[in-house]
Amino acid sequence: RYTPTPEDKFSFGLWTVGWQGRDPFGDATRRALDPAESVQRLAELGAYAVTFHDDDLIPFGSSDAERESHIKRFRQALDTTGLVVEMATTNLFTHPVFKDGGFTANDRDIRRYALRKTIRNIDLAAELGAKVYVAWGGREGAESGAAKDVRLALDRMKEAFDLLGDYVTEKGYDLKFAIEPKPNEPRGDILLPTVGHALAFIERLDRPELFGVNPEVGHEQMAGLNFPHAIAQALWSGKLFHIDLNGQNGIKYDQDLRFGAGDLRAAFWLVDLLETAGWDGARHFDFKPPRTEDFHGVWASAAGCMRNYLILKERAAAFRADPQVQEALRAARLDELALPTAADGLAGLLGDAGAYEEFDVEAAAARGMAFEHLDQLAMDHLLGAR
Ligand code: GLT
Ligand code: MN
Ligand code: MN
Ligand code: MN
Repeated sequence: RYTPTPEDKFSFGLWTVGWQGRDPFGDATRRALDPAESVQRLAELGAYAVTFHDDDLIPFGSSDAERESHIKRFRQALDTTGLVVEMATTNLFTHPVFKDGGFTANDRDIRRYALRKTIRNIDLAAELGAKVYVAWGGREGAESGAAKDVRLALDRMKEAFDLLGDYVTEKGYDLKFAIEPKPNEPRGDILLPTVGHALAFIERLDRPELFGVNPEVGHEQMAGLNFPHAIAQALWSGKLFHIDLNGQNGIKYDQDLRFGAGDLRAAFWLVDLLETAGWDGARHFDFKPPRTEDFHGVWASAAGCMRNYLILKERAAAFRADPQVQEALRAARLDELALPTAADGLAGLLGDAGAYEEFDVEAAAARGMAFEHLDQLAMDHLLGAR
């Protein structure tokens, strides 16, 4: 029970379990992990895939020969364990050269370098079989007003993504891009701060069909937003290309807790949504095992992400299958929400006296929505009380 298998499609960034615990106030508390070791341990825990930044796999500044040997070791680990690479991404935030951003740095030569670094890793991503390429622009932003002309920065951001879209198209790669929003941290304010901003931006690109979003639980919650609602809109738009699962307690610094920690009710509704919507992409965890932990804690934290997902999946399915819940959903008129408002068309609507002239506004206003009973049933299922 709750034992993950590759069919569950759990995926982990190499940088998650590999996080050494460096934060703005303290040094690393753990040694660096060899990517091959992470692949091995994650496979033993029941994961199906790993994801990486160029620099997670090939330390920044490696020679071509070193680069090849790192890739070879990683490939061997994938081959022996059966783990796959489902997504890859670029580190455009650690090196000081990116202090003012990559694609939107004011320095033109830095923008060109950022694009070349990205393109180099796109080749590797395609070679390793990744289907999604994530772009998290954590350094694309500002701390002060005049420092960034946001309209020009968005022009440069569009230019970068248009070039990347041209590149994968010319190469014939089966690779789509997923833009990851975040409101702030490390920049004071980051461009494309929420899922909604990213969705609107994508429609301005030359090849919008190649671009979707990679929402992260904690990032929307840092902005005080409802994460399942953001995911629902991304799904509705056909733009949920990838997802970063983790935990966050409200509006504060990016906590990156293991999935299920933090806002548990949001996690329950998220799993309910992904499972009922038939999400068939990876369940990708982007968390940081707290720096209090040794390696036992790291693997316990990774296992906890998957276990919590499976528990919530079971709880959500029990909720949906419960006859009392189905009755409560009808009482709350969810079935009615599924009906078109005017299947009779505009003429039908305008000619319907019952819709207006004879409509009993007071009676309609007096009807309770019965949401509290429905929500308590969800709570009971979540808490294992039903
Ligand atoms: C970084 C960031 C994450 C992004 C990763 C992709 S790296 O740790 O905090 O949210 O998903 O670049
Ligand atoms: Mn985060
Ligand atoms: Mn993070
Ligand atoms: Mn993330």
